[in-house]
Amino acid sequence: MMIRTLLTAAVVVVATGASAQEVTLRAVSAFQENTQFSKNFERFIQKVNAENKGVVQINYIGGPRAVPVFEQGNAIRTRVVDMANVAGAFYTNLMPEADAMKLFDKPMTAQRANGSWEFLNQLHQQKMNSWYLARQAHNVPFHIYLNKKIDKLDFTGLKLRSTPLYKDVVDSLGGTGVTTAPGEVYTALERGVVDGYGWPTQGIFDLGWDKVTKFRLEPSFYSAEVNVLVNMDAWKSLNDRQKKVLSDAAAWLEGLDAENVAINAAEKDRQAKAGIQAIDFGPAESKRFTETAYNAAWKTIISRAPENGPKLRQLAGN
Ligand code: 173
Repeated sequence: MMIRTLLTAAVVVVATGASAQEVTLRAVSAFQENTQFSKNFERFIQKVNAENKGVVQINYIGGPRAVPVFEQGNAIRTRVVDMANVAGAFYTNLMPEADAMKLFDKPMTAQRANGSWEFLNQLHQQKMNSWYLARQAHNVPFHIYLNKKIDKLDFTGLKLRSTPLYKDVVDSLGGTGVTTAPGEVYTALERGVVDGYGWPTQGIFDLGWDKVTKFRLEPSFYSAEVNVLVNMDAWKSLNDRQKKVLSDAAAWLEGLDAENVAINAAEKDRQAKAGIQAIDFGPAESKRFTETAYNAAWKTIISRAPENGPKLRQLAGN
């Protein structure tokens, strides 16, 4: 109720003259403010706001304190907010196909050229009542981080903090998944409620998880995806110039992913310095792990979304 009261009248249209109308969009992020997967979205907001006074502005409400992580999909669908920076893993309840986005690992320029963006945008319009403005975190894969040393690729007896995106990896290696929002990971580890967690290469220092993490399992898998969605009614209310401003800024935002290879290397270095050891069972086991991860994920997606799953797999090309 609080959220609704705070966020109704989501779009404020201020007439500033006969031809100029400034629109203000209200935005949230599923990741805490100023952490790794909010940072570029925040840069995007600053850029839009600095360059487009009198045209379009974004009012950043903040992270999951404003709207809880797993409710952000519904908030964008029903226009409690106009814009959200949110992983597909957080809205698979509304759009099972969103789980496939982690398997789209080509750069966004390629995904926009080969029809992937267009098809995923159609699905977002149908199921999320939203426009798929941008996708971030290309080139940032996921890992399983552990506090217990394992001597083979087997999670039997381990409880691992999860979201829908890690489920197939955790299940197929015999582990038990415990779904939590990122904000609950530290406490779950500290209290020994879980023995490890899924998370990308980047960002474990943001909330102090390095203090409660001992190992990082190799290889990494899939591709992180953090999407900027705009509620469809809010999108339709924009004029062509405002849409172009946001679309151009989205391309700029996606371009920031070029920084990720260097950031990944720096994060792994920093993890090593913090005493986090890599566990690696060599090329043959790594290959088996990767194949299991991809095959299990596609199998789940195709069974949950039989109409769209095969087309998604064909577009993803893996
Ligand atoms: O919470 C998560 O581990 C998760 O699903 C996710 C997705 C994209 C980026 C970072 C985390």
